[in-house]
Amino acid sequence: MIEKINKLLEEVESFAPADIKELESLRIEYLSKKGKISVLFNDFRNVPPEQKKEVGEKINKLKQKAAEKINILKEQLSGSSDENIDIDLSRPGAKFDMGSRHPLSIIRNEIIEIFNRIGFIVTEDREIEDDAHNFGKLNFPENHPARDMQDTFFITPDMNILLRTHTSSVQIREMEASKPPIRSLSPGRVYRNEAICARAHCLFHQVEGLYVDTGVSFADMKQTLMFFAKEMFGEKTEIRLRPSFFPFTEPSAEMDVSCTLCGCKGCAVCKHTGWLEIMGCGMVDPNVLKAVNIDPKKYSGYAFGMGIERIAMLKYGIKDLRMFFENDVRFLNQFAKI
Ligand code: 2U9
Repeated sequence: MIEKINKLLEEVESFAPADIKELESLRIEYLSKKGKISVLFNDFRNVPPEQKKEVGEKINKLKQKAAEKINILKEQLSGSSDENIDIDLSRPGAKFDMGSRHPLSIIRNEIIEIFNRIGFIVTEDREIEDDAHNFGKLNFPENHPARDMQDTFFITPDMNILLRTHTSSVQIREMEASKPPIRSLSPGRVYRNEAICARAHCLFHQVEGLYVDTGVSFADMKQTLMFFAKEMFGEKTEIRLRPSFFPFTEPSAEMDVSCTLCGCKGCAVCKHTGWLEIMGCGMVDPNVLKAVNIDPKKYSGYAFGMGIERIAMLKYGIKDLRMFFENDVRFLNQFAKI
């Protein structure tokens, strides 16, 4: 893979098109959806986990190099010589409307960046799933209420194909495809058949994390999540874990952070408790490891999951979940970098 990337890098560096038409052919050959570089991203899935970081960085650099080279050549070949044009160099430039990142993208990127720093690598996969990957292998009993019509959008009448209700399905696929150690982070859209209101939506976004290796303990999880909370909400943030239940983790917990608004004194946002619930977590249930052929006697793991909307609402003081999906520019412009 590395050799392939280096070879493509050499090819990119030796681009010497005679005209714009030839340059456009090069762009399509290397950077279009089915281009040589894009295809590398497909192959990336087969790279062993320990090489993923290095290979991922190299592919991104290659893509950036190719785009830069093409832009430079485009400027050179467009032949616009402004030698004879009368330009008023003192004239102020036209205002350039940069637009803004969606708040959910800002928060998602921030979460990814924090976990990247401690070795978690982003894994993404399909939104249309089968029952086995969304429920079965995650230790949901056959008659679990989350499989019901009220919660899940089923696609086929036999209820086998559905819109994923969480991104844990991505982690199941990751564990099926590679061997421990696994440190994966899965951001993505999930769907639940809920009535839309200020606090719930049929579509929302999650980030789930999974760490599987020999000797992974609950204490490892606690330390990692404390690191995350402090990076995300500030150095003074404290965490607490309360026992909970999820089919896929045992033991399970819900994690609260000290209220960032009132510093634990009690306010309307934390409902006068001083704490804000931000995620669920726990040790991966041995049945889940067995379902993906990982020996639970040899390996253990922890997992966690959070709603990106919830984190964004807490960080920005947004009170209505529907704001995220309306794309009202008066809302979105507030997140523009001036
Ligand atoms: C595998 C095994 C276990 C991920 C986890 C939670 C707890 C959790 C919710 C937070 C708010 C979903 O968006 S939400 O409604 N998630 O509480 N998620 S543990 O556990 C996994 C993941 C993958 C293979």
